[in-house]
Amino acid sequence: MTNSEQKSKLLARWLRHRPDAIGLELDRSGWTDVSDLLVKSAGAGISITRDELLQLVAGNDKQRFSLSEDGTRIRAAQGHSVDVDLKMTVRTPPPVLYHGTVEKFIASIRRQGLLPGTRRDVHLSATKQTAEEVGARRGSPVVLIVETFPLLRDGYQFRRSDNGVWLIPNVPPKYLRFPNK
Ligand code: HQG
Repeated sequence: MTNSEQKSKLLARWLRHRPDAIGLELDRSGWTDVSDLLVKSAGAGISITRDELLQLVAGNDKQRFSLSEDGTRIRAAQGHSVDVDLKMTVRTPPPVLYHGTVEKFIASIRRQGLLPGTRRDVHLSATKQTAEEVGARRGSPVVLIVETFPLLRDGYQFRRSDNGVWLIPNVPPKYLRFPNK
């Protein structure tokens, strides 16, 4: 892993899961002050310059971080386990979304549907290819199809993160299509 990949992973960890690890405070919407982050990160022995941080944000492969318009604050675009309200607007999704997972979870997903685990929401992808990549993090990927109209009809709400991930609190099994085997 390169130095900047390591820093990017730490940034994701602090902004999503463990702000307390370096004494950082996130506001209700997940934002924290950039200067404060740089100072506290240096205090924890990880020095990141302001330019470096801007590069981590702009160059991140999945656009995991967002800067406020004036550039003074930063937050993770999604993936939090800490209790935040990102105030993402409810949006109408495309008719089909995808979820990438692996075979060992399938029996449980058939019973319980998709559950968010430690994150705040279940993550769905707009393309099959992205879902395959998400699943492939854990092994040979299995892609589930989520028909969104029945969920919308039944009152489920979808949100989309700044980096294009579709979020929903859970998806019961009846709304899922499993690959034929
Ligand atoms: C599975 C990465 C058993 C679910 C990616 C998944 C994504 C169940 C795992 C983002 C289940 C949770 C999120 C059930 C769901 N029984 N297993 N009832 N319901 N699961 O990492 O979707 O690099 O929390 O299929 O690109 O894999 O972090 O979610 O395998 O966008 O930016 O439980 O993380 O982005 O795993 O990935 P995760 P995910 P970042």
